[in-house]
Amino acid sequence: MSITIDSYNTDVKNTWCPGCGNFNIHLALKKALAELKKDPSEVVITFDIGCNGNGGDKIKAFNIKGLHGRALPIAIGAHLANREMTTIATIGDGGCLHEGIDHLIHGIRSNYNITVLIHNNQNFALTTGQITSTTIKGKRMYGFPHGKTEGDINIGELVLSLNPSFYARGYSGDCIHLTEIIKEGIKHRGFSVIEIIQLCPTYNREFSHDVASKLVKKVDVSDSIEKARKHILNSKNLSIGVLYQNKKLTDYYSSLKNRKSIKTELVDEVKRKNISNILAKL
Ligand SMILES: Cc1ncc(C[n+]2csc(CCOP(=O)(O)OP(=O)(O)O)c2C)c(N)n1
Ligand SMILES: [Mg+2]
Repeated sequence: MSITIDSYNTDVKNTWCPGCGNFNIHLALKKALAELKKDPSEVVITFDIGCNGNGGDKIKAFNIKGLHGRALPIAIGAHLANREMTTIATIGDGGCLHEGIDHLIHGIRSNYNITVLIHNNQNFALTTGQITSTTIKGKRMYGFPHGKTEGDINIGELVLSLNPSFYARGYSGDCIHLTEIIKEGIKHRGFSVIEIIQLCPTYNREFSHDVASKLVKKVDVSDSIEKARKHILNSKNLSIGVLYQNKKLTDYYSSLKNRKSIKTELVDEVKRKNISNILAKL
């Protein structure tokens, strides 16, 4: 049977707000996997908490849901256990840059061969729109009626400062372009960070599709960090595309000398043990 977007559909109804960027992000992910001819049985997707995290039962694959900010370590563990699976972590800007920021930093440094989709809707949406580090300074949000006082974290700047192997940015309002970026991220051998500028019509109404579509500008893939940084810091546009790719970096597992001559995956080496004697004593 041929693999199509339908192969990834489940019967679970979406509960996202009308116009939420998650609809297109899920569609782009399903389309990317189908176009790469990946069977759902070959794919692990990890989720955590939040509106994006509620997508875990809406796409058919081996999905694992974890605590807030922990989609990355779960994906890394799954990948190291069995590298034959295509492993994708999906996470919100809140989970990724607050609760789980350590995992992003060390994931980039270690260069595990997984793909990370950061759903950047510029707020903690599921808990009704509190500020995150990507909320624009001065913006009034729940709990901050006088506006956000701190500066922002620019995801691209942070990622590029860590010698990454892949950083791309997509826009939830351009599903076809986002699909192509996700495909490139999955094909890339290494830690592929894909930041998705995500519309949130409930808690970030000012940033509408009309506003965003005038700002986004497609750029070509680059192997120059300086060029990528220039795109990121350009205040007139929101550059989207594969902004930086370094194919020369070795991924984490491939750099392990003690695993070089071993043909099995770690999951093949797990030995079954009969523990009925221990259980009988409990
Ligand atoms: C450790 C922890 N801290 C806080 C929460 C409360 N919480 C649940 S959902 C959520 C918002 C999630 O925001 P984000 O990760 O950006 O995802 P979004 O809802 O915006 O898609 C928060 C703060 C939690 N569940 N666990
Ligand atoms: Mg968010």
